[in-house]
Amino acid sequence: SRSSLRGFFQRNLFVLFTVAAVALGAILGFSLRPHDLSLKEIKYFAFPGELLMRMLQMLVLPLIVSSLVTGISSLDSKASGKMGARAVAYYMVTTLVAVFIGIVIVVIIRPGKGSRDSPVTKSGHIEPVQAADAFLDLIRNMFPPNLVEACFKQYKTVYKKTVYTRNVTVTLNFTDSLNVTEYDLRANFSRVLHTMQETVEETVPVAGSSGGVNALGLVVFSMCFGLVIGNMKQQGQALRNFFDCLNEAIMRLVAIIIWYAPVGIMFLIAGKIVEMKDLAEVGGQLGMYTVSVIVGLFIHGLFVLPLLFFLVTRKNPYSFIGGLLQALITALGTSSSSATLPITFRCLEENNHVDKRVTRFVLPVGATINMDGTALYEAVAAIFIAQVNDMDLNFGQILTISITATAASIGAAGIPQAGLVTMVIVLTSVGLPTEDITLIIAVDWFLDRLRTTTNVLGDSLGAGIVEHLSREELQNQDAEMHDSVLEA
Ligand code: DAS
Repeated sequence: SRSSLRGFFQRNLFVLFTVAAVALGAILGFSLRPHDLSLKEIKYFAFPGELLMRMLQMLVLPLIVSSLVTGISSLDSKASGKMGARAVAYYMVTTLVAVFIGIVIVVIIRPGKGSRDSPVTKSGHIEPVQAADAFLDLIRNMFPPNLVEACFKQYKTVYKKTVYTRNVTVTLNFTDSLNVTEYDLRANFSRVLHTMQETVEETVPVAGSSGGVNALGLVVFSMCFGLVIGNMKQQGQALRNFFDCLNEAIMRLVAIIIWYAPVGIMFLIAGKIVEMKDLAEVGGQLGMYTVSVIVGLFIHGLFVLPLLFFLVTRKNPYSFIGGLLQALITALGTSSSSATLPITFRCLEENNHVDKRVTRFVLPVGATINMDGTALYEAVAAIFIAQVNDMDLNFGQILTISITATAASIGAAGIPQAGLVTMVIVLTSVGLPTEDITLIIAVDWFLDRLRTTTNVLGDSLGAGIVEHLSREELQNQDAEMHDSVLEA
C-alpha cells in the first residue's frame, strides 16, 4: 500500500542518503586538506554543518521536557516506577560492563608502556578542577536555580588567546552570563581543549556549541513535574494534553529537519577532516591508546549490547540496529547525544516501532545519564595515563576508577567532549596528575564521535529492552484505556 511504500522509502532511502553524505563528506574533506585552509575558512566551509547542530540543539529543550512530562504523566506511577527501575538497572549494568571491558582491554594492550614518542608533550598550565567541585557541580546541575535560567541560560564566553607554541596564556572573561555553574567546569577545560589547537588570535563563543541547555536539571524537573500532573487525574488533563501536543509538534519539526540532516552531516564530517591534525602524527603510545578505546567500544557496541538485547528480547539485534543507522551517523557527525536525541526518537518510533510511552520516558534520561561509551573511554584513559606515569594501580585503585568512571559518565552532559571534562573526577580519585589530560587531547575529537555513537546505541537498545520487559504493564494500560472507551 502507499503508506507502507512511503515507510520503506523513508526508512531505506534516508539511510542511503545519510551514508552517502558521510562518504561525500569524507571525500570532500580529504580533497580539501592539501589546501591548508585556515580555521576561519574551515568555519565558513563547515557552516552548513553548524546549522544542523543548531537546529537539533534548538529542539533539545522542548523535546526533553515535553517527552518526559508526557511519558511519565501518561503512565500510572506504579507502571512508571517499574519502567524507571528497569531503565536504571539496564543503565547501571551496561555502564559497568563497558567499564570492565575498557579495563581488560587497556591492561592487555598496555598502550602507556611504549616509548614516550607521543607528539603531545605535557605542556601548558592547567588549573585542575577539584573532584569535589566537579561532584558538587553535578548535584547542583540537577536543581537549576530557576527554570528560566536552566532553559534559556544565556552564556557567552568571549575568550582571547595568545598562544606561544604550546605555552599558553588564556584569559577568560565571562560576559552577561546568568548561570555559569555547569559551564564553569567546561570553560576551564575549554581552556585546555583550545590551548592545544592551532595558534590563531580569535575570540569565539565557547559554550555556544553546547546549546546552553542544562539537560540534567531539566530531566530531574520534568520527571518530578510529570509524576505530579500524572497523579492530578482529571485536573491535570489540560496540561497533559498541552505537553502531548507540544511533543507531537516537535516530532513534526524533526520530520522536516531530517531532510536537511544528510547535508549538515556531510559538512560536519568534511569540516572535521579538513581541520584534524595529520593522523600520521599520532604515533606510538597515543596510537595504541586510540586503538584500545576503539577496540573496547566495538566489542561493547557491536557484541555485548546486541547479545544482551537478544538474550532479553529474543529479537535480532542487528535488524533493530539497522533502524537506528540515521541516529548513529548523526551521533558520529555531531558528537553530541543530546543533539542526536530528536533523530534517535524518530528512528526508534518510526523504524523500530518502539512504544512512545517507553521512548518518551527512557530516551531523554538515557541521553543524559546513560553513557556506556564515555564510561569505557574514561576508564581506558585513566589507566593509560597511569601507565604513562609508570604507576602500577592496585585492585582498590582499579575499583575506584570503575566507580568514578561510571559516575563521571553519568555527570557528563550530552555535549561534545563532555567526557574529557568529567575525567578530572577519575584522575583525581586515584591521585593521577590531571594535567596529563593534555596527552590525549589530540585524538579526543575523533574518539568523542565513536563514544557518542556508542552512547546513543546503548540508549536505543535500552529502549527496546525496557519496552520488552514492560510489555505487560503496557498491555494492561491498553486494556484499561480500551475498557474506559467502551464504558464512555
Ligand atoms: N560527546 C558526549 C555525548 O554527547 C560523550 C562524551 O563526551 O564522552 O555523549
